[in-house]
Amino acid sequence: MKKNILSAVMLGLLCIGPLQAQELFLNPMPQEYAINQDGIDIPAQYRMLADDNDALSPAIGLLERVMPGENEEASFRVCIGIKGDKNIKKYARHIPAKAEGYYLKIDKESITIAANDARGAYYGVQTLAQLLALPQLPLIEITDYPDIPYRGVVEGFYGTPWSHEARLSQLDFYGRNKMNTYIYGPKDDPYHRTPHWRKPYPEKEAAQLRELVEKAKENNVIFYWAIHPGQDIKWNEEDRQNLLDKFESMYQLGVRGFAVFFDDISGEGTQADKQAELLNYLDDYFVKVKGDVAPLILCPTEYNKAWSNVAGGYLTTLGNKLNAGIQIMWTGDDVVASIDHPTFEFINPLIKRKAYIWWNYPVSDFVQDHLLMGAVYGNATDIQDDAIAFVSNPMEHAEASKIALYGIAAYTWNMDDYDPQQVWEKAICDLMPAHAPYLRTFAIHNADLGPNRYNFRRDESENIRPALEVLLQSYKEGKMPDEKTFRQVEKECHDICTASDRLLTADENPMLINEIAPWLIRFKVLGMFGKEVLNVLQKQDLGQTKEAGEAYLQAQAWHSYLQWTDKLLNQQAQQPGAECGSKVLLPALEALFEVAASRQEKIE
Ligand code: LOG
Repeated sequence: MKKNILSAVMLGLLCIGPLQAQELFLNPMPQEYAINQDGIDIPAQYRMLADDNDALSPAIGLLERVMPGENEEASFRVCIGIKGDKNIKKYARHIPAKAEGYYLKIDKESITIAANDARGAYYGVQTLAQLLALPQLPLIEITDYPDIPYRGVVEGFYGTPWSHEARLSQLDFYGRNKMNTYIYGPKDDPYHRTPHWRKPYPEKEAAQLRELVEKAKENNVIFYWAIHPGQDIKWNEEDRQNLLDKFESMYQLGVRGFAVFFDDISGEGTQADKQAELLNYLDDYFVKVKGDVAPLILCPTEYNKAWSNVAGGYLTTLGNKLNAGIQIMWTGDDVVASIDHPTFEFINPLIKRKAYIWWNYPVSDFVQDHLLMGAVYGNATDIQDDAIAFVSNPMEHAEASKIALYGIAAYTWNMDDYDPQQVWEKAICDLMPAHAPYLRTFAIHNADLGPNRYNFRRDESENIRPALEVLLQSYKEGKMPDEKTFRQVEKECHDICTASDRLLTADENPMLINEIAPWLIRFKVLGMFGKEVLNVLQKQDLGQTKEAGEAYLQAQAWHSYLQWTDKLLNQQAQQPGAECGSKVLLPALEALFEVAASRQEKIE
């Protein structure tokens, strides 16, 4: 469908210069680009050329922030416009005929951004902003657009809703990474769900929501506000009016996108025909009347294949009855599942439209003792034409979720070029540039969910798994370990301790450190335990009985620390405790500890 074209024709030379095309990394990666070997210094001053077009103002606002030095007298030009603008007329044929598409060209005299629409112009500037962070501005030509129309986040988990501060930071992050959707629907906001969905927000919360809407607008993100009325809704005129009134009060706060969630309910509220009638009513008498509101979104009661009963007709009823413009959410084959083409072969014909993917990753509300900070992988890269939207339900830890969200931004924009591992590495640098190696070590061992009811598991500790297996095998067979393997595991334990120390005392991203602090403490203890277990084994190997005995006592102590951290950290959670390395590392270290214990018994 698309390729990164190294077009020698377009820009003259192939890239063999200091900035090789292969080295260019942007998040998300553009669909097509051609890069010249030369770069230019970032112009200190430039003349801005733009039509008087209101739709351009978010893009121009951003441009002025990321590139100061506008001056009417300057010779370097920055020319920006939307299809139809006089200013970019001669570039019209370069603009991709895709929503949110843009064409960006940097040459020695000028920068041109010619976009298909307002958001495209804004994304052109976001791309420029990333290029401006390079040592030199590359001479480049980019043609870009997203694979999936709506991309972003549904704050839809159980547990502590994100703080206002966290949400503000998220919205900037979505803007930077070209995600256009944020759906507000935390289960534990009482004004979103039963009991208070009928009531307007108190003053303080209303003011904060207004501020979020503004922040979203600044970042070209559609702020959707979701209501969850299903547990106690009455299918009568009064509740219909209650809903309309609540929507109106949210509209007054600036909200221009709405969703109605009917997930995880029982009883009256679950009826498909009643849900469809209500949604059509809201569509006809609110969305269409206002004229400036995004298409309505419904989260159905049967929102995944495992929980749906096709013969019962629920989904078919929605498909037949719901107005064509209303979008329907779907989590896949299960509540938590990887998404692929067969996912849509099942659901799209039933709902008679392209499904709106609500991806339940990295949400951790059913495994709250785990942090999910690994790479985003497992979804198919051939679903560009199957989905209307793809949004992620994150962890209650907003900053820690950004590793996954960075990957989801990359995947949903340009699937063909999505490289899970590379994007994961870059996400870590983005989150904590000055502490990336430490955060990397931490994230490698904090990725899996542990056993869970959806059997959704993630790779974890893959960097050290082979060495751990070899080491354990040789000790079990009573052989001396291979020195290199032993040192490798020892170094990993050492790195784990250092990573915990450096992160816990870091003067960078305090919000993240605050979220992961219980796990950092656990991680340190795990590293200390590992180091001491290896110490026991080594002393035993050397026949140093006394030292082995002392080390063994110390390893026992660290093991008790581990047990205490489980009893003391993160206790307010549904699944209390703070697990680290629970898939590979901890089991391996415990198995080595057992070997050490049985050898110790024989010595003493
Ligand atoms: C909820 C969601 C929750 C998620 C994971 C949907 C549509 N609804 O089982 O709020 O965060 O699963 O636990 C859900 O996914 N119910």
